Amino acid sequence: MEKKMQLYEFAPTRSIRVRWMLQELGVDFEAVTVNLVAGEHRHPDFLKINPAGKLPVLVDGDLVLTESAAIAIYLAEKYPHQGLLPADIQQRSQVYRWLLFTATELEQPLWRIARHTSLYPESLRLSAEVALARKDFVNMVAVMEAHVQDRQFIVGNTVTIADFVCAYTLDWANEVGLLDGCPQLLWYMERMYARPNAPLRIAAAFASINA
Ligand SMILES: N[C@@H](CCC(=O)N[C@@H](CS)C(=O)NCC(=O)O)C(=O)O
Repeated sequence: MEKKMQLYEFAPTRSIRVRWMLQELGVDFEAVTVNLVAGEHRHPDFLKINPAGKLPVLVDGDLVLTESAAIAIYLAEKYPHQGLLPADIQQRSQVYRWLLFTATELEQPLWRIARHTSLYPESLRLSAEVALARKDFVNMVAVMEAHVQDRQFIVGNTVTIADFVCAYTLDWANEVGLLDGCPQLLWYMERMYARPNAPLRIAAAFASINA
């Protein structure tokens, strides 16, 4: 019998993106919790799996894959019949565009905010950096707000991996009060998380680890 895939995850992190993919695809996987709060990601055993000490990691047989967007692409290609990555090259290129837009233009400012508000030692945090990152995010998310006007999904007429990666990132933005000026994206995100196989939202995932 083929070994189940393993997802190394911690509930309220970018591992949500991969869990969402696996749940939508109906893949039976083994969840391995790596407790970031307890510092388990810095344990030598975990560093052998991901030398960057970060989550998520997907293990599928011989393949050990990091980077949530790369894992999403891998899973969509492994299960092509589910149509999460369009067959048409132009449509597929639009999926790549929005994945990269999300990872670079949206996620990076959110990550800078997280680092300068809670992750860096207090003495290294810069409030000016937080203000700049918020501005950068607001400028770029306006592009996506205009894009989703009259659209159900980010690309084409069916759900793709861009939707799972974007919706999680928008939930993150919402957590830090950055989606208030984006009614279309708020509505889009609510619709995405109303899907039957959607994962926990970030706030609920935090609550689950503190329970
Ligand atoms: N670009 C990576 C980022 C991974 C990442 O930074 N994960 C965070 C959790 S959301 C983490 O493991 N942080 C631990 C650390 O930075 O020490 C991805 O998308 O997978």
